[in-house]
Amino acid sequence: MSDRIVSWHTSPSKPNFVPPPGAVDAHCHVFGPMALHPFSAKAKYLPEDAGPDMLFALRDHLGFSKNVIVQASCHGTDNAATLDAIAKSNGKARGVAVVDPDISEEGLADLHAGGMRGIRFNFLKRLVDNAPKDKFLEVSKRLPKGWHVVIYFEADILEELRPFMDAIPVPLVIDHMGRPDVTQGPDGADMKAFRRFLESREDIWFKPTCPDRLDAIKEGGKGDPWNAFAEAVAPLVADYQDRVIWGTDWPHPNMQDEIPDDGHIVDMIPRIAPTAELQHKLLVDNPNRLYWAD
Ligand code: 0GY
Repeated sequence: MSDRIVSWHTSPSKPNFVPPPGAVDAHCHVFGPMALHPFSAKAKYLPEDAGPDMLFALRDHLGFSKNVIVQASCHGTDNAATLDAIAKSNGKARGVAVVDPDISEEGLADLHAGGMRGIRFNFLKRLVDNAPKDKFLEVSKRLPKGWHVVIYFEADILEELRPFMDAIPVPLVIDHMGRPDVTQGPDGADMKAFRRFLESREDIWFKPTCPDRLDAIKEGGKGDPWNAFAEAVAPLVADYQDRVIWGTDWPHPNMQDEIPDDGHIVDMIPRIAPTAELQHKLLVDNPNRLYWAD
């Protein structure tokens, strides 16, 4: 494994956009600290430490109130780092776990007590070796009450995943809209396919997130200020405004070439959700319904 990666901006700007009171950064991660929470032997990247203190300082700097911490692939199925961060948040964080599908009922109950409200299935081959659909489906049928499944995939396997996703009996939350090619525009083939999927069930939520990944120069985009992303994504947010949640994606796993400024990431919010009403749904109402319903 190569040297440890710093994938985040070390002095992000203060955004111009001021999030509404109670705003939730509903997609972020913690890395380590490694001395306390070693990375998985199967990790595909080895990051520098980006622990809870750093996450909470960023939350305050950007003007957010709460976090949903998604277990990152570099920690495998050992959720200790994410649980530790939730425990240190004074009730201001909840989480999404990654589990061994054979996890016991007690194991799931412990995760619930630790603040987890969902599990994540990651289908990105560059991040995980194995994504067993049959086992994922089995565990999705015995989740604690009120939980959901977060799914991370790329647009080219959306159709292939449909039978699997259609069979999951709890709400679905799709990371980064299933990574459409935003340079195709709001009516491009990827956006159309994603819209068809959203129309298939009313309990599919999604994150209109990661302009830095989806509109990156190396992905064929133009980079910050991510105009193609704003143009492609704003109509989707308007049309599905009760099913969207938003997050920074800090500490931006793997983003080494075009490390995003988190202040600029936050300034994308009014470009995809231009009214105060939309912003309140995206940042306050919707994430609270999913993560703080109890
Ligand atoms: C993201 C995206 C990525 C990484 C992970 O768990 C992870 O390592 O999710 C990625 O590399 O695209 O949402 O954090």
